[in-house]
Amino acid sequence: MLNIVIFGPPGAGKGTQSKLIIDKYKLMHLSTGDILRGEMANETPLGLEAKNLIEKGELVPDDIVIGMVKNKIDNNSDHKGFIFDGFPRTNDQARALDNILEERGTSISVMISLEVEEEELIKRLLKRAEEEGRKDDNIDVIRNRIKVYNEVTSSVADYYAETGRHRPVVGTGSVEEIFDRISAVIDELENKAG
Ligand code: B4P
Repeated sequence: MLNIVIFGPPGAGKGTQSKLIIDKYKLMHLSTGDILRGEMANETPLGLEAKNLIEKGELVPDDIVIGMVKNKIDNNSDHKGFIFDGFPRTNDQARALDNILEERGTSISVMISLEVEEEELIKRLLKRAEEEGRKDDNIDVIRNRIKVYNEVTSSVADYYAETGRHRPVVGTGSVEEIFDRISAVIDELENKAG
């Protein structure tokens, strides 16, 4: 199986690039942000709990997110592999993901980390606010999301680096240019695997 984590700060382009990756490499998309927004739209108990946190720019508790991911993996076990978008966001989530995959006889092949400066992140998310009206895309919440990323999430990259699975990619330029850089990483991996 080819299992990829796409990583980066809020607005780095994880969702944007994931769409292109799943089309080209026929992977299953697993975005915890999308699942949580689906729960919020359906006003489920989980969605209502998540809404309060997401609209403040805080993370949803690990046990909730890990449970969602486990379900999604088990309901799609016939796929060639997964692209994990926005997950893991804590070191506990990263360890849990390794355990879940190991129990199923597979593992994360690589973490692709999109590197984008803070000023550009804010510009993109404010533009998305105009286009899509997401409640967590206002300036105060964006600043908190970036703070949470710097304080909690960014160290997840070290977790993957320790096991030689971290690949940084420049996340600025056109969507196509960035996708070319990502494709080069994945193609190299597939060639090595033969
Ligand atoms: P996510 O849905 O993961 O949202 P994100 O980080 O804002 O988005 P992403 O990086 O995917 O940006 P995108 O491609 O859309 O999370 C939302 C919230 O859910 C979190 O804050 C948290 O509360 C909660 N959550 C999710 N997962 C969790 C977890 N594992 N644990 C706990 N809580 C969790 O790009 C952004 C914008 O930039 C778009 O408008 C796009 O068009 C634009 N863009 C993309 N590439 C561009 C480029 N090259 N140039 C210019 N603009 C570009």
